[in-house]
Amino acid sequence: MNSPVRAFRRVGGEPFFVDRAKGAHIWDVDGRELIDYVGTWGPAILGHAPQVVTNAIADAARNGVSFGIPNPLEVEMAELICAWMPAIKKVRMVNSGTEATMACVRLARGFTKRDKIIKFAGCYHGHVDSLLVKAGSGLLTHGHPDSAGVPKAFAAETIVLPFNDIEAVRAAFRKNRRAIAAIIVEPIPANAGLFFPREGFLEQLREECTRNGALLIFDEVMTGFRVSPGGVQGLSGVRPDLTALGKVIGGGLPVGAFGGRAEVMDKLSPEGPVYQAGTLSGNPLALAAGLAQLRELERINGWELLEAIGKEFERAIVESVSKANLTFHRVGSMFCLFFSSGPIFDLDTARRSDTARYAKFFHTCLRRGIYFPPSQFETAFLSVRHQTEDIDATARIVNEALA
Ligand code: KE4
Repeated sequence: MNSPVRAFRRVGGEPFFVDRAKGAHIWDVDGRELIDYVGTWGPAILGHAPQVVTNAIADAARNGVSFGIPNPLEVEMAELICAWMPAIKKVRMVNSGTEATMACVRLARGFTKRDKIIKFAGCYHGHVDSLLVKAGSGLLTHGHPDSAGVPKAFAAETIVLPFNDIEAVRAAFRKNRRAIAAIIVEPIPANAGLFFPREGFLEQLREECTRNGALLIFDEVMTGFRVSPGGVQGLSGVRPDLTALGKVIGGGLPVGAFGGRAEVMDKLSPEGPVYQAGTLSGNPLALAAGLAQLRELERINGWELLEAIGKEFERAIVESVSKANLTFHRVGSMFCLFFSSGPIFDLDTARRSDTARYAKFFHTCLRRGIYFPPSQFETAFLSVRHQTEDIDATARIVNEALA
């Protein structure tokens, strides 16, 4: 079990083992076919094993699978990311979303020469020690470890606030004057189920960071190139100082990236004093896969297609969802069905969901060939390969399950 969420602990029962995947479908080792709404947690935006990606990997592999030497693919990927996300002037490739957010935090601390970081309850930024932290007793002071093995001293530098609460952010800046290096945020949180920033909240975070000399870090590992070619920053127009990326940009292979303002990125070794490194960073196979995926998305205008598929899916279940008095959140091809009447706008309101009913719903759907995320507190994903017959079959099963 190489990642905890796969163990089905939140929904009970035994996880299945996958044999192969293609398009919107997966087959388990018992030959059972499932319509997949997890999409390997985000990367499979073109569906599983898209021809353009598998061909790109095969072609690249013939020229070498790893160099540890600068190669043109790294420049192409950096140019594409900078073109699609104009707030990013310089990019560094890494091998996971966790590495990307960890590097953003270290870089923000190195650039500002401050130690404290603000994060929001319910946002997940990978398994970085200093971000595996839950709100402390005194909300505005230091956090407490949210995992064994994280020293109190690490957690003490992290302030955990309620999402969508700009007054708490202002109070934290007042209480920790000139000590806060950055705010790191999922601009659309998708790791406690999916919920949204209030109107103006992201703009207010931008103002507070600028006013207080702190950096704004957008963790777009999930939303980057998924909700739009420019991620949430493309939709909202709010420009972070640093952005963490992953998932979609690797085409399914291990890739993360981070980037942002040139004067901040120039602090990175070898030019600057902030160290960060990686044997496999800029790996040619992973970049070939990522470039193929992103270029194909652009060629087919995948985001328009994903919005149409998302709308079709929502229309097909909206009636039974409202009859059951549940809350359905969707942005493009990302969605979450909360077993709660709502409203849901932060971790506390998300936690009111009936996780036992979600578990029952999950297994009812799984038995009938539909694989939703094995936790109420995750987000589901559509791909460009979810056809009308997949949506119709899913809606029939969802509507019966909810009834
Ligand atoms: P990775 O280190 O898992 O590549 O990325 C960490 C990460 C960072 N930031 C955001 C917004 C993320 O969603 C993630 C990882 N997402 C989880 C899904 N909730 C990955 C699934 C898993 O942990 O197995």
